[in-house]
Amino acid sequence: MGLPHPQRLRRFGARVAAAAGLVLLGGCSSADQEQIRRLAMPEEATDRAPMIYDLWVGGWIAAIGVGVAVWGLILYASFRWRRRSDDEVPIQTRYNLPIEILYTVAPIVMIVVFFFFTVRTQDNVLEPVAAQDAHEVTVVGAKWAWTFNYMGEEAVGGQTVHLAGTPADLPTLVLPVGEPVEIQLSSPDVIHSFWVPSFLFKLDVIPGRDQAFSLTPTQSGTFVGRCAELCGWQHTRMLFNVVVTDRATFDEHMRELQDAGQTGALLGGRDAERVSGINEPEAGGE
Ligand SMILES: [Cu+2]
Repeated sequence: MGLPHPQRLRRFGARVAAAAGLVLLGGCSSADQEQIRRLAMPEEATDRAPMIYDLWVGGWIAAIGVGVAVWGLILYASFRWRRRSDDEVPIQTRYNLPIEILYTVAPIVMIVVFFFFTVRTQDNVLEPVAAQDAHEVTVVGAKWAWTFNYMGEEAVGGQTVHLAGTPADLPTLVLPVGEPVEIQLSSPDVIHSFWVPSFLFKLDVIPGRDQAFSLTPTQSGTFVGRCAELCGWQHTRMLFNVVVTDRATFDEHMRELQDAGQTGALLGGRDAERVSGINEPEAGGE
């Protein structure tokens, strides 16, 4: 009778927490579980992505190590010197040189380690491939769409062909699987950012500055791409798709672009300031 026993309350709490955990995990789709297993990273689709994934996992391990040490010290201090019935205040320590040195040096060591691995990974990820061995694609990010220029493609007799998207008609970047490609980034207006989540990589597209990176797609399939830099009012519509496919399909796509008369490189902002589907003249009214 009377109030519930604290032990019974605790047991009840533990059961509620376990049940809630089961319900939460049970509600996860297999895609969610895959993401949890991969620490929120998408599946890797290029030869460079595993390097970034390893850095990510290493960062988590280091962070968990530091977290466990800090939580351990907090818990130890909380229990070891918790308030006792005698109400005596424990010894107060100030200006303890070894401790001061420890908490100055420890964070510096952590930052140096993070910095070392970050720079090493970045250098490996941005390692260029020899130009003659790679397909060359110049990607133009302009308000508010992407243009893909395939520079001097073999399949169309060394001609350059292009595909320009609009916000209403998302462009698709087609790449052959297993073949290196160099992607050059260019912008005629503001800063955008070329981001394909499955490449675990993004790079800013800066007007007047040559930025490039190389990679070899290792997975066939369709991947989403986005602009990852808040570039203006239609930023959210700067989407594109990446299709990684076999060489024959890629060559076929090059010929289709050529047949459609989309030859030469389009490096300007063709649709700058104009947004498909918004404030456009009615169809046929032009
Ligand atoms: Cu943008």
